[in-house]
Amino acid sequence: MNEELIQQITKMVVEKLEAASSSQTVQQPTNKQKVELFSKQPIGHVEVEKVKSSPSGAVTFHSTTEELKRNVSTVKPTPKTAYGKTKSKPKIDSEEDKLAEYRKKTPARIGVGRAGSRPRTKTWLQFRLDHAAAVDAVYGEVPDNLLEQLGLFQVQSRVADKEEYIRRPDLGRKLSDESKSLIQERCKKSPVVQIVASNGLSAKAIEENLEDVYLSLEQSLNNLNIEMGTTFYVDKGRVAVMDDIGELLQPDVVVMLIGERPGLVSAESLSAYMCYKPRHGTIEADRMVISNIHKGGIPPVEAGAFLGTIIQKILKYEASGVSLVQKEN
Ligand code: B12
Repeated sequence: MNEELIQQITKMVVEKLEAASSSQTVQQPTNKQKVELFSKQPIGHVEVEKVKSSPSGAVTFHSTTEELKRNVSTVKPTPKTAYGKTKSKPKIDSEEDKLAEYRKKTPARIGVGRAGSRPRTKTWLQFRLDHAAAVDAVYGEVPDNLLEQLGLFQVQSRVADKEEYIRRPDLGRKLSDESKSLIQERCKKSPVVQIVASNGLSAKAIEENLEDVYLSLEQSLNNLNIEMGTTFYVDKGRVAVMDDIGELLQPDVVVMLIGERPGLVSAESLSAYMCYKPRHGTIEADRMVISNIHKGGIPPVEAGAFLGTIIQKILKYEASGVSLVQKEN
């Protein structure tokens, strides 16, 4: 995305969030200003289908296109139970409305219909495609030119390859010795905020979202006068590698932009994990996360700006995660 545009959007979001927090005692966005965590539209390949009653009285689903091909007006079976008894007619209209409502609320594969006892071909192929995208996201690589473009240098966790990364999460939580030296050599010590990126479980998430999230977060921190350290990239890292980084650089806050485990709805979703003074022995409850950052979830540019305001809050309360919630209350 155009850098100037990112700056403008970030500025607008930060101003909006600041205006909201200055009119409140607690620095939290109001419901109105809160970033929408759920898309109002169905995400992915959800197809709205017509509902009609089956001869057994059970509800079955057919696609609108298929419906046109059938001469439904001549076939009007009396709804029956599984034992053949006549059943009262289900309220089709309200069932249909309800199903349409449910579909709008979730990208999950609900009401996708069936062909006999099996999934329909289209549903099955879509599933195979989404599954393949998930596998590709885990095993894929982040393009080197993206890191160069953002001026990020690269370090490694203690993991040797992707197979080991999957089997040994503990090794992904530690930096290799060479990486530790490189970080010490190249990074600013004791910054207020240390940003780190990692492919984690989805290289695609980094490829699709890192640039927008990072540039807008950088802009947001600048607007809030919060100092940033030297951002770098950890290949095959896990969230808790931030503890090693915290020990080495002693930042106040670490923000880790990392690829999420891909699901069958999105394979390119990014998370931002944050922690106040992460060090060896930090407990999971002191970390926090903004997940679901991608074009069908929280838009990356908005997420970057939003993260800036959360970091501001972490610094104000000198706490993150459950400790932050406790201090705020
Ligand atoms: C896998 C997973 C888990 C696993 C993590 C096990 C593991 N070692 O990997 C388990 C089942 C333990 C888990 C537990 C929880 N999870 Co969880 N989890 C996920 C999932 C599906 C993928 C996370 C991922 O890919 N991380 C990236 C990889 C590279 O990280 P990692 O280093 O391998 O693993 C670390 C993170 O996964 C992290 N983590 C996992 N969940 C959570 C939740 C929070 C709040 C935090 C701070 C950290 C965290 O803990 C792992 C160990 O350090 C996400 C969904 C998503 N779309 O992201 C939900 C998700 C992150 N989890 C969520 C929640 C709510 C929780 C729990 C609070 C549930 C509960 N009530 O107990 C706990 C908290 C655990 C914690 N660490 O504090 C929510 C967070 C919502 C939010 N925005 O705050 C998500 C987004 C699911 C959702 N849509 O609701 N989780």
